[in-house]
Amino acid sequence: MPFGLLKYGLSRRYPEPRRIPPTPDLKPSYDVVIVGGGGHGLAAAYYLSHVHGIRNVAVLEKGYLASGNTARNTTIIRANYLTPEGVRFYGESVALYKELSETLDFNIMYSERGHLTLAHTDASVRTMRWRAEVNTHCGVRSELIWPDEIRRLCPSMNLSDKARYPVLAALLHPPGAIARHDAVAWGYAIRAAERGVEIHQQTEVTGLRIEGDRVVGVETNRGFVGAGKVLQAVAGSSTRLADMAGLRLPIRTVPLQACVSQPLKRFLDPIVVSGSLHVYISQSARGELVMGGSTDPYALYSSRSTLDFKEGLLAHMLELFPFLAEVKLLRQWAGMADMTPDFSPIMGLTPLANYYIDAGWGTWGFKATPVCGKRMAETIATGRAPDILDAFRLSRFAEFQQVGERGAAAVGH
Ligand code: FAD
Ligand code: PYC
Repeated sequence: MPFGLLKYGLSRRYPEPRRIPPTPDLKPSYDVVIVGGGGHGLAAAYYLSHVHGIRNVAVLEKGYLASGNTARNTTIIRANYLTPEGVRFYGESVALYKELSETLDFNIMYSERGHLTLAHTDASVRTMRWRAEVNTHCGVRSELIWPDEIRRLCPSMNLSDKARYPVLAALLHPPGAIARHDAVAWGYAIRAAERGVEIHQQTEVTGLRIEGDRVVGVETNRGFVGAGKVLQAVAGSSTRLADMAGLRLPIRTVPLQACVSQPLKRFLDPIVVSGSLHVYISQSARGELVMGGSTDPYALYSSRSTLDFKEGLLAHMLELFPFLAEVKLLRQWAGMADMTPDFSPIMGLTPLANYYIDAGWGTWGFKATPVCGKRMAETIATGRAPDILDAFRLSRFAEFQQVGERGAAAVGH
């Protein structure tokens, strides 16, 4: 047992230091108020305080830190998207993730596994080839591989040509990775708090006070707080908050479920995704199989679990890994996914002069936590969205300039 644990466990004289200071009273106002204490809001607070020297910042979180989708996601990190805009954006995030444990001096348990997207039809072989070409063009490693190579990387997969949907090929993306989701949020939170950022949990934003084309502050369950600038980073509640700002977002909110199995001896190195079978799977450092499939087929604000999801997912999973038949599930849960029409996020400026948006993260936002934090902080600090965010501006829908990423979604829809 580590000495520190024994020392703190046995003695009242050595209380473990609180790495995030206890919540102070709210100040009358802050230079920047960030609504949402998930990975994105905390990362933005970190980059504001560390890169831009903006420390008079409050993160307001209605529940506890990272209790939203940051706590519920399956932590797949990759950059093998379909559009050049998407590949460059997520590519920057993967690069930041690789260094994040060192940047934060906090172990996020980043584990590069390789990511395999299976193709079961000629049409999906074509899409995988297309993605490989775009990825390579943008400097991201991806290639099309065939069953012999898939068998070498994943010997336990059923590659029989007698399967209902035989595996024809796969897109191999070697940088595909997983990480510890709460460590990402806590790492950003601890380092931001060290620079003076205040993190207020149990503090719900219930309204925005707007004068002319500016937000002057936020109403909360603890009273009014003035704000020089406001960032909304509330994932599954994006339309609710945007509504308070008088903004209409092209977003539909649907539940996304996932589950984990009992721990097993390590047998699965890569992350495996099959769009045709509506399944994805990875094996965590603890040996648990982390699995998911499709979003629920109806709009709903709910994080309940359903038997229907579990039955459908596991039936399909057994087509790929029949030997898992007797394995027990440990947990099942859900989060709320804010789906945009083009399966890309909405980031940057809004019609309100000092109100910034980070939304539309659907089923794909954990992997974007570092780039989003860094680039949204830059947008807030300079009042100008950097080029890398331009394609994701809110106005793109009115301009018919969508960034279509449906073909690169790991989750079925
Ligand atoms: P959150 O972590 O949800 O943070 C938003 C916070 O805002 C919440 O804590 C919430 O309590 C708070 N909030 C809301 N309203 C208010 C208010 N009015 N006042 C104050 N606080 C408020 N993405 C990937 O890249 N890879 C994956 O493998 C992946 N798997 C997923 C699996 C599942 C089951 C789900 C549900 C999602 C998955 N995602 C994945 C998507 C990913 O989880 C999200 O896009 C990402 O976590 C969004 O981060 P965030 O910080 O924006 O949101
Ligand atoms: O975006 O890679 C992804 C993903 C996998 C599962 C949910 N989202």
